[in-house]
Amino acid sequence: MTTLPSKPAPALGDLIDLARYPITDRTNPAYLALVARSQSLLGQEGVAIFPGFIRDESVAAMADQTLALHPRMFHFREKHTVYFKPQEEGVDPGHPLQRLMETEKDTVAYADIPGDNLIRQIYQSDEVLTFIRDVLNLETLYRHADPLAALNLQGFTAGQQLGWHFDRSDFSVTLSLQAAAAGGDFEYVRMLRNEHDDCYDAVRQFLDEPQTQQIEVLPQVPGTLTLFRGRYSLHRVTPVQGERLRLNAVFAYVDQPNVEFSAYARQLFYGRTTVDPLV
Ligand SMILES: O=C(O)CCC(=O)C(=O)O
Ligand SMILES: [Fe+2]
Repeated sequence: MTTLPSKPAPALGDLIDLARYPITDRTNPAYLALVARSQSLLGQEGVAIFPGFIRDESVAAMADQTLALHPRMFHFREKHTVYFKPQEEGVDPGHPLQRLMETEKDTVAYADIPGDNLIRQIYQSDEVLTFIRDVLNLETLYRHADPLAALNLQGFTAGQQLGWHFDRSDFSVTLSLQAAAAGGDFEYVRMLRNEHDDCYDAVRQFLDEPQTQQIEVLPQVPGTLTLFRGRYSLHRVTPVQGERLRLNAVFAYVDQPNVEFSAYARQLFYGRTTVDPLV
């Protein structure tokens, strides 16, 4: 048997537009200005986006690699309240703790992403990790240690969506790989609740009459990296329309080392509790 020489991994500069995002040189004034601008956007708007972070040719290759995994993706479907808290008895049907949102998407767990997939190189890059830490203005930031949850690829087929929700984490990091023909937009309403108050009346009012609030829309543009603070800003992904899948990657970071998912969370999100592949 002959062994084919494996293709060397591309340099970071072949994947990331380092001229626009000089993340390999943290003393570069352009880097410092980028971080300062992004920190203030994240503070004011709750979101910082980096269009063209990944070069076009690389993002097309990442989308192809993700599509190739689609037949093996875990089909996730759940009905949930916007808070991800269980439905509460004894409150009227219009209460946000009674109303169920629908989420349906297809997911690839980290352990199932082949070693040569380019997306791994982005997630495993210390420069990318440090850049995100700088924008979040944190002392420490770690990749998630869970072998399933650390890095996920997501596919949304026609009709699939993420229902309105508040995140359970302070921030999320996503990379758009492919946009749907229509739908699949990221929509959010800023600060609809806060640290001290779940703001049931305001959330109820919004769910009854969404047009009464300002909904911000982020259309999905492949190659865009997005940092979003979703704990207090209600958000969703609108239902995808058409045959082309909405594809993205979700990078999980935490402020503690060695964080893993519970068996319950693994079963819910990946349909299994161990890294052994689904049969
Ligand atoms: O897929 C996206 O763009 C957003 C994902 C999101 O809101 C979440 O995973 O909580
Ligand atoms: Fe979210």
